Amino acid sequence: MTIESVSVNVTSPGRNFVTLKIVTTDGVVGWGDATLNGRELSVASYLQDHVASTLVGRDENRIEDTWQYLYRGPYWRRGPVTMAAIAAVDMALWDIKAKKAGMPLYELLGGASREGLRVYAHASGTDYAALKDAVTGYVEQGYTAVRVQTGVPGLGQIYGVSSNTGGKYDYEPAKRAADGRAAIAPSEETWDTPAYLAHMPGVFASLREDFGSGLRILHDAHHRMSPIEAAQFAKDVEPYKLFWLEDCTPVEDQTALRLVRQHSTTPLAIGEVLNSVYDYQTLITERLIDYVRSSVTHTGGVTGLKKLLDFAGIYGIRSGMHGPTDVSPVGMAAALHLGLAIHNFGIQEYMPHSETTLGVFRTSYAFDRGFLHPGDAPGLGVDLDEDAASAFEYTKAYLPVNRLMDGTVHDW
Ligand code: EZ4
Ligand code: CO
Repeated sequence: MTIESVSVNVTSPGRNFVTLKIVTTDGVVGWGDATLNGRELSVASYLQDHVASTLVGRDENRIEDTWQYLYRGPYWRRGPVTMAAIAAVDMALWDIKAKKAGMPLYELLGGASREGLRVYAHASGTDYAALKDAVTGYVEQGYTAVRVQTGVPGLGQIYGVSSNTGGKYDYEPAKRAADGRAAIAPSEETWDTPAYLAHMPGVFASLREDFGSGLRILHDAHHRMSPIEAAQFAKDVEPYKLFWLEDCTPVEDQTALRLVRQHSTTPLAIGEVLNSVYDYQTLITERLIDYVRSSVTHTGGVTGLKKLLDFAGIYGIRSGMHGPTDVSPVGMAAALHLGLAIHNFGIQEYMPHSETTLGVFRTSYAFDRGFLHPGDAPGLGVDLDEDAASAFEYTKAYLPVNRLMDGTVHDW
């Protein structure tokens, strides 16, 4: 059998998603996630205009060969757009292979290495009372790990902090216009690292007082610190035993983490914006990180991320796959199958999709008391309802831009 058709679906059930559909000559359908938050149409075009026709007539069983064909073939390689496009093709081909085998994908990847995947939730609040409420809510649902983000006195809205205090963390990071229509440009936020450095250790101290030592506490610094600031921060928060500190410095500067490592034992996670094993070469071989944050969707699919995680495993580094709502349910399912199968699984990020999104993507993964399982449906276990999807037109949305108090554009 061969690949008969390849098409790209762009839909916006609450937020934008790009999904690849591959159909074989014997009628098997495979789905792949190609969503790149805020830059969605570039990946849709890469797939539709440059990749789709080259796949028709190919043997759908040759997953590694197709991966190499798309990675090496076009000469231009790596980068988020290319690697998200390759990921979508790769996921769809694995979905097809597993459906044909009549097995959930994790069985083809070696079978389950654990009963379920420990996940962490996103808790946030503009002040400590709101943050505590949010964490309490997750603990009551059985979560054993929570990422905490909070407002900083003197600063306004901060990316990653929900403004509906005490409520569920359910923001759409890439913002549409206030009336729900297409945005024209990103919103802008203000940042001040000294204020953050002064405030955060006390937040972790309060969390430990209120929730004890058992709760796994994670924090995302979103690339905002310089190397020496990150070293100070990681050292200051050491007593609170974070599960990890994420993206403490701008991620493309791999050797920045040497300085952080020299000064603290706070575990480090990095890489949601990285897309290939080569982006991690120094980070892994010098053991500068503890967790790999890459998602299946942005790292060349199951094939691409498995190469990276196998390499990381040799150095005792574990997975911490990116799982925000801008990874579609298809991408989330791929992460769960891979995470269940590999030995060096660490933890899985889990931001549940909205009801609107789940009305379009039918999933078979299940959450139970702090753990996720991909389910046992053949393939990835997710279907896109194309009729339902067609009701939600693409709506341009942007991630925000960050500036320092004096107006300088800053990392975020
Ligand atoms: O900012 O996925 O750890 N998770 C994160 C996410 C990212 C968004 C960007 O599209 O940092 O919320
Ligand atoms: Co992050």
